[in-house]
Formats: sequence, structure tokens, C-alpha cells
Amino acid sequence: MNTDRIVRALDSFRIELPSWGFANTGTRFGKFLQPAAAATIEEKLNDAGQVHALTGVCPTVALHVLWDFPRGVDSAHDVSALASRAGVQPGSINPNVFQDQIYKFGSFGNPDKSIRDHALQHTKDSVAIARRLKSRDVSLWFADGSNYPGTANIRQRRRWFEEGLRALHRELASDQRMLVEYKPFEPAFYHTDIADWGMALLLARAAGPQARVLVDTGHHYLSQNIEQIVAWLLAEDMLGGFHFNDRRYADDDLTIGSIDPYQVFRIFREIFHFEWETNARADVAFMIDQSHNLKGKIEAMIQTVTVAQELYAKAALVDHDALAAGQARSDIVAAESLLQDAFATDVRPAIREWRTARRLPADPMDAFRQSGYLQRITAERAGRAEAASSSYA
Ligand code: RM4
Ligand code: MN
Ligand code: MN
Repeated sequence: MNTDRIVRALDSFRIELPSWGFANTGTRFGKFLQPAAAATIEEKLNDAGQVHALTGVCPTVALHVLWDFPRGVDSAHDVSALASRAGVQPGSINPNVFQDQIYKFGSFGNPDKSIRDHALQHTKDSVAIARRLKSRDVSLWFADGSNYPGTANIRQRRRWFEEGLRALHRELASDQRMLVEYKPFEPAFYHTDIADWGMALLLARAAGPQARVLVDTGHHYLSQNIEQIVAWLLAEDMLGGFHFNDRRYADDDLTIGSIDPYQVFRIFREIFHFEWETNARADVAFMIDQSHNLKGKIEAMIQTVTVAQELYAKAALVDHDALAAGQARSDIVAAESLLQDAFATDVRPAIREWRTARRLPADPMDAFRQSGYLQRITAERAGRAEAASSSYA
């Protein structure tokens, strides 16, 4: 095993935690509340701070504007102070143009101009929040779509999206980016305005030079080759980042690697391959977009980060010189085995050593369970009104 490669990979690996992953969430059938779940932005940041303190690789937290900034841009100062007290920094800013009643028939694609303008204003405010917090990325996900054939003008809505995204792009400071996320279905079940990576790519290109595509691993049809999409977006310099999660059926938001770890490995492998070939670092944001309604929130995040590190380390082991030679000879078995051998390598001892060398607990989950943090917040937060639970899902 090439431990140097693992060490180098882990030194550069960072993954962003989602604030909403620490709050009570559920399915559309109901929520099972956890007494320790975070209800305020302060609690979400504190919990994220724990995950970062134990793993050392999650310095930033993705924030949802509607849920985390009750007073909009005026909350930015408080959020920033709370983050630094928790030992983390604000990460990507996520506008919310899907939850208000006015978005029943869409946001950027709504036939009503006043609603399109309202949505645009909210995303502009989100850019302002991001600037105030020194966050680089504004991640845009739109629930827009329709449920029945013939009920929406698909090409017209596409133009509205282009217009809106272009107008938003004009708000970006020169060091900011906007990331355009796609999703094939849900909540819309006939057509979704930004349904796949091709649509997101075209819209990002139309928006301007600082727009990129955001790949949420749960937002594909079953059996789609996600690493090929990643390879194409890298080749086009249009891959902005990931929302990692795993799924068995739809947008299940399960723990990364819990269903198909080889998929995540293959995605990371494409990124390493690109870096090997170009001798440059891929400027791609790794973010988690998971909300666990049965697992303990903090434990689920620690597990996620640990699994992500393992899969990243395995992918770093692939010898791309040997792989290129195998591909050139069309030696299929040799080439494929390079991936399989790397994937089969037990990288956990090397990761434990890496952690110890960096004064991190060798086993972050065990350290969390020993720390008493969960018992403390459970006592502090128990018995709170259900009303305090997050509005998501
Ligand atoms: C969507 C999408 C977005 C996330 C929302 C809550 O399915 O993944 O990224 O912010 O859910
Ligand atoms: Mn997402
Ligand atoms: Mn999703």
C-alpha cells in the first residue's frame, strides 16, 4: 500500500457539512423527532463544530437561507459570530425558492412575473449574504416543474431560467461562484425545469463565466453512470461541486457509501485521474447533502465523513501511470484490476495513523461516544416544543 499517497490525499481532503443535517427532518409521511436534534442555527453550528473537532476535515458548514437566517442578510453577522465560536466557518449559501406558498407554480419558471421577481430577489439577497460571510459558493436548487403534460410551457420556462440566472450572475463578486443543481424529478413528477446535467450545464453557461454545475449524487435516474458525467464536466471545466449522499431508489439522502461505495470511489477516481493528467488540482467543492431521520444526526455525520475519507483514500491509491499503460494496450483485465485492487485495500489503519499524527482521535465515532456531548445536548434540548423542529420535508 502506498501510504504517501493516502497521506497526501487526506491532507487535501475537506468536506462541507449541511446545517440542515443536524435538525429534525423526516419524510413526507411524518417526522420522528430526536430530542438532541438542533433547532437553532447556534445548535446546528455547535453540532457541526463537534464533527469538525473530531474529524478535522469539515471546516465549513453549508447554510440554508430560509432556515438559518431568520432576518435575512441582517442575520449574517450573528451567524458568522456563532460559527467562529463553534470552530467552523460559513460555507455554501443555499437560497430557498421552493417552500413559500407563492412558489406553488414555480420560482424562476413561474408564469407570474411578480413571483419570478420575488424569487430573483431572494437569490440576490442570498448572494449578498454569501458576500457578507465571505462564502464563495451560492448553490441553487429549483423545485420548479410540472405534474401533468401540457400544463407548462417548457421552452418559455427555460428562457425565464436563463434570464433569472443571468441577472443573478451579475450580482456575483469576482471571487464568487454560483452552482446550478439538477434533479430529474420530485417534487415535480412530470417535468422538472433543470432535470439533468446537460440542462444545468447549458443554463450555467448561459448565466456567465462564474457559474458551474452541482452534482447531487442522489439526483439521477437509477443506474446512470455518474462518474462519466463527472468526467465530462471536468473536461468542460464546468464541475463546481458535489452534494454527496447515497440512495437505493430515488433522492433518498442516505449515508454516503451505504448502498454503493464503489460508485463514490469511481467518482473520486475520475477526479484523481483528471488531476494526474492535468497536473492541477480540480477546483471542486465536496459537500454533504444528507438528512437522517432515524440515525443520530451527529453520529451519522461522523460516519459520513469517515466513509468519505476512506473512499477518497482508496481512490488515491489507483496508479494512473499503470492504468494509462493498461488502457493503451487494451488490457482490460489489468486496467480494471487496478481499480478493484485499490477499492479492496483496507485503508483504515493508514487513516488512523494520519489522524493520530494530526492529534485527532484515531476513531472519531468512539471519541464522540466517550465525549458526553450527546448526553449533554440531549438533556439541554429535551422537552422542547415540537414547533422548534425544522421545517424541511
Ligand atoms: C433538494 C436538493 C437541495 C437541497 C434540498 C433541501 O432535493 O438536494 O440541494 O437543498 O433538497
Ligand atoms: Mn442537493
Ligand atoms: Mn436532493
